[in-house]
Amino acid sequence: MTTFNLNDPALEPIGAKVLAGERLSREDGLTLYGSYDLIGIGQMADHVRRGINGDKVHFMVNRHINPTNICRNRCKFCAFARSKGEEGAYEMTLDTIVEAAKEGAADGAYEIHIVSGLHPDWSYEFYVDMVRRVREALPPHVIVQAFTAVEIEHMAIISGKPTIEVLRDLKDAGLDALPGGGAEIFSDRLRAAAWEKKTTSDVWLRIHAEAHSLGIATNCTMLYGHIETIEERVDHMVRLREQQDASGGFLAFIPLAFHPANTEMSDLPATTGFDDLKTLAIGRLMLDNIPHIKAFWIMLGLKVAQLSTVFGVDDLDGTVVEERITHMAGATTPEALSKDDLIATIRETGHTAVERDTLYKVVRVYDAESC
Ligand code: V47
Repeated sequence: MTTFNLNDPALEPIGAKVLAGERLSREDGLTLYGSYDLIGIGQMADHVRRGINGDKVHFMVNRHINPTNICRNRCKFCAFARSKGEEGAYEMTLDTIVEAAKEGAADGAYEIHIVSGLHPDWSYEFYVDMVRRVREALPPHVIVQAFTAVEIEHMAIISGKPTIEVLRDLKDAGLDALPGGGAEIFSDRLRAAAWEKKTTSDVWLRIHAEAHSLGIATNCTMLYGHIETIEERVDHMVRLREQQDASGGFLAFIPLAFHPANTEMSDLPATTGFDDLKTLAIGRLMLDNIPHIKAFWIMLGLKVAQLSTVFGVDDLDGTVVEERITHMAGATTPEALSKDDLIATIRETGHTAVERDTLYKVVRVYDAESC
């Protein structure tokens, strides 16, 4: 029989629940965050991960494209955004976006991931055309994962259409999935303090529910390590879990480690490896209804991301190729990692490396015999 070797007695009742497959409460989440028994928390998260994903750790060959950093929201945690005309502002043409997507597909990508600022002049038709033209340029197996809920709300505002109609138009144009960005932390207090113009929690969740109702799979994120409290982190996870119970279309939860450099919150320290691993593990334990926990190695660094595979994580994301949002905020990781490096990183942990597409369809299993 499995038992956990827990050093913190406060974790014993949680261990019993985990073994019984019982859902953890908000209070359990707070107890986990209050504990320093990282190894104990990791054991429990690993148990849950193995129950859901066996010994598989996923990765994907993908290509990120950020068509513009011009943004009307200017959140305090963001180093990527610029105002129109400001030094460093850029915008890509549709032709350049399509070329980057084609280049990604030619390099073996199974996903084109598109996220932008909220450009004040781009029309609704421009966004729909972007999806249509990217879709037409790609082979059918390459998935178009584009636009956070924040961008979907922006498109609804500029078109005068309800968000569900926007999602329908984008789906008709070839959109397959939404990324999980823009959720930050579901808290009115934090929104007022650091991202006052951004989509509210209710609207973010509603847009994801609408996407799920249309058969568009989505991810969800949590931006942690800035001015949020532990209670706000746990409440965020509980709201995501409730949403998943109701609409069921989240594929992966991705905790995003705040990078302070060049932001209006640059006096804050970066997250620690201890907090990163704890947050990923608690995410695995609290979000019992979301199949995958993703460590975005670009934000965590490859070493912490590799360790996270024994702390509840079953996905290291991808080859990425070009990443601006975190690198403008001081990330020192490379912008890209080769497929071979990702496979080696996973295999070194004793797990089976599984190449996947956005919807977690298996592309290839790299077990002991292969490569
Ligand atoms: O929405 C912005 C966050 C997100 C900073 O769904 C920052 O598969 C850290 O959502 N420090 C964009 N984070 C990235 C994102 C994402 C990444 C990888 C995979 C997926 C997926 C989604 O990055 C933003 C915001 O929450 N962010 N600034 C910063 N300074």
